[in-house]
Amino acid sequence: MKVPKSHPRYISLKTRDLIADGVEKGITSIHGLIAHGRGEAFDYLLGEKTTDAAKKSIEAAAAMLLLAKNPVISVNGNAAVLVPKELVKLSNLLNAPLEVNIFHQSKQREIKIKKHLEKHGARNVLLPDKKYKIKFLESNRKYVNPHGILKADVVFVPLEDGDRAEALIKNGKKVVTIDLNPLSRTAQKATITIVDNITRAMPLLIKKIQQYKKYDNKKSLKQSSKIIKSF
Ligand code: PTJ
Repeated sequence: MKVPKSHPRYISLKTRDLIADGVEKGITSIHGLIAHGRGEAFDYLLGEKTTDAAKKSIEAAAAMLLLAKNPVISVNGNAAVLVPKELVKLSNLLNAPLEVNIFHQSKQREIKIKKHLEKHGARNVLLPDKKYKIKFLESNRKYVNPHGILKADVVFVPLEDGDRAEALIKNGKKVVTIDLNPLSRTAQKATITIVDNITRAMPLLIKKIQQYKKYDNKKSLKQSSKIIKSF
């Protein structure tokens, strides 16, 4: 759809296009449209801005993901089309695999999501393996990859549906999520919840991780010594 940049709802309309296009390409589930509408409603109420509370959660999430031994980034059909470049960038920065994990079961869609991420530069995209599952979960999302979610200590699960966050926690993992609905089951159960639009939060999370990665203890010590020596 051709939307003039001057349109007051330009960003929102372009984002809708991404989701609609994702459905047409068979990457996003048709139910993803409903999930997106739900997100939009909360975003509207939040003022379509990253709040101070979300900024604090982004800082905590960046630290938790950087300190993780085996972080994994779980990707569904909505996240894949909304922020593919950012997911790949996060994966590279953390040296963490991307793992396709979808609620609405479809082998074909799993492969399409993997290919879509690879088209955006991903080198390590895992698919679920029916031989491995996490406990306390009945849905399709119980199937995991032994090199990814199964052995992960921290799982990043943006834009998630209900019960998996809880199950991951019960399986001894820490969960970081992005969810516009602070009342959702995922938001309530996750270890760290970033209540923001995934399209705004991902670039900020990446920036924060890059900033933390630059921290140099020697440099900090030198700066402190310099102050002491100046007396
Ligand atoms: O690809 P699949 O089969 O795994 O399906 C993915 C969806 C998202 C369709 C599935 O997980 C689902 O139905 O999710 P829910 O239960 O609708 O929950 C999605 C949550 O994400 C809701 O709490 C929404 O408010 C929130 N949400 C939607 N869009 C965004 C969002 N949060 C952040 N950024 C968004 N753009």
